Amino acid sequence: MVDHDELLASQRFIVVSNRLPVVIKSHQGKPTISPASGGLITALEPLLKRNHGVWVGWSGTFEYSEDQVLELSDAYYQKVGYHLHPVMLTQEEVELFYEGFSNEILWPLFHDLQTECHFDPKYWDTYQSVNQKFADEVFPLIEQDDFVWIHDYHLMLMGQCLRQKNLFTKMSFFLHIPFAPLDIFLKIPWRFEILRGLLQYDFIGFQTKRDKRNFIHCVKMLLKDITIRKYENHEICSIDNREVYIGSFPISIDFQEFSNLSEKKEVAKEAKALKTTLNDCNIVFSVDRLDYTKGIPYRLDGIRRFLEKYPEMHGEVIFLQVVVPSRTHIREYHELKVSIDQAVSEINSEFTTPGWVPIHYMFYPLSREQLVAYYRAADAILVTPIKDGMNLVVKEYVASNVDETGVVILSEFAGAAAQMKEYSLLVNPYDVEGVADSIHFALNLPEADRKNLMKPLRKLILSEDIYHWIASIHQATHSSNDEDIPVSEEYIPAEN
Ligand code: GDG
Repeated sequence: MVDHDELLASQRFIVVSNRLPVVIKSHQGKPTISPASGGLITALEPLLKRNHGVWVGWSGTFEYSEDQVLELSDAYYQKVGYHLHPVMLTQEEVELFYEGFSNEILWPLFHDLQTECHFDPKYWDTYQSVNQKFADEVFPLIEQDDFVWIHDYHLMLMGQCLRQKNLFTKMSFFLHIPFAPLDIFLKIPWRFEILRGLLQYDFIGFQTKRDKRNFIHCVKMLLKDITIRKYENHEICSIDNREVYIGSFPISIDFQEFSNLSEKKEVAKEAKALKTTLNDCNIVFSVDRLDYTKGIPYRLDGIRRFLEKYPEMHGEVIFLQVVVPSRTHIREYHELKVSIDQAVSEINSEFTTPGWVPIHYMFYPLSREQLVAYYRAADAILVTPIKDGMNLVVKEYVASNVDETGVVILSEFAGAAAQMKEYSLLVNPYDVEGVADSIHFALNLPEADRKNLMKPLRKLILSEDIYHWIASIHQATHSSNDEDIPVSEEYIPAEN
């Protein structure tokens, strides 16, 4: 029997993602390097440090030469105790591989938005060559006992490139975004190549059972030489005398970090000040990166309907909407921004009264402390993506809700819905009437009922935090005994 904790502590981690976990930029004419933020980075860092692991990815800059980036990476290693291995990409590669294939084909398609896709054959050529480039960089770094962990849709073919080099070390892959259902997946001209490429990994992790089921269905329907056996909620694909383990593992956050930050005196003070500035109105909070998958225009329709339908709530509630600027140089994103600006302005001009503006809209990011203060002050969070791999915002809200009186209103199409369904108000983001009614219901829920929802929700997210997620994936990759592998839940709406 393998001792997974011991193995987790002793193995060297080689993590590969599109971007390195740092920000490289110029400060007073000199290149500087600083840590990027994110739950995955926080959670992986201790494991990377423990055995001088390596994080491989694109540096995110064209400003500096390879030598300069390597120098910065070395200095960073002295500070943090794990290696950065930069992959240098040209501007053309970033345009075709990252902006093109990854973000104009895979991102929209895997979020069911095939009409947003641009199937340019040039994108595919560069997607393949950049995956090969990553594999060429990573291969010489790998030793037999390493834990090799490749992340996300940008690198679905990298495993195949490594396999062709006769790599024997196990390779684990995790997809952070949803996997498309068969009908939609079929639209990709390179569908067979992508499926076969993915099956070269030894382990493939999805966020939810929904995504895993979509993948298995595509494999079953499209690849006739693969046999699939099921064990409880997991699948094992047999291909060329190899076995590929397929599982679902909902990503999470460092619960304790958010909870502790929220308890801090300064954060509590900022949350209180926010509430006072807003005349002690109920606060319904939303925070999203500017992206068409986050469902912001539909959400605004729901808010408008709520204001029409429940005039007695005017002056009692304020919707705080933060949108973090992203990719505004791309036409679709610019148009989305314009449509949000317009809808907010129309709603506010229709419903504002002296001293009360229903939607407070901010188009800039908040600092981590501010974000947690907003989470803490909010009486409800309104998270309505039209499709989302998981959605970490909703989990961060729960962790920050130390008063345990907040209510979660969550899209049933967010991966997080499967885990949080029992203690949240689930909505169909396209159902404007349903969203309006859920906001009304949340704001009128007695405190005791809100606590009855939030308390178990906090317990759940604490017990299934990011550390649990990493350990589960590590265990699944190495498990020879299927019974060891944890199981995740699925959400399917029921008819009333
Ligand atoms: C992909 C998948 C999956 C947001 N605004 C501010 C801010 N944020 C931070 C949040 C959160 C993160 O950004 C957003 O995470 P999400 O999970 O919601 O979304 P994606 O970026 O689309 O991530 C997603 C995720 O991968 C992980 O697997 O859950 O489904 O699409 O951490 O806190 N942070 C600060 N200020 C802001 O204004 N400081």
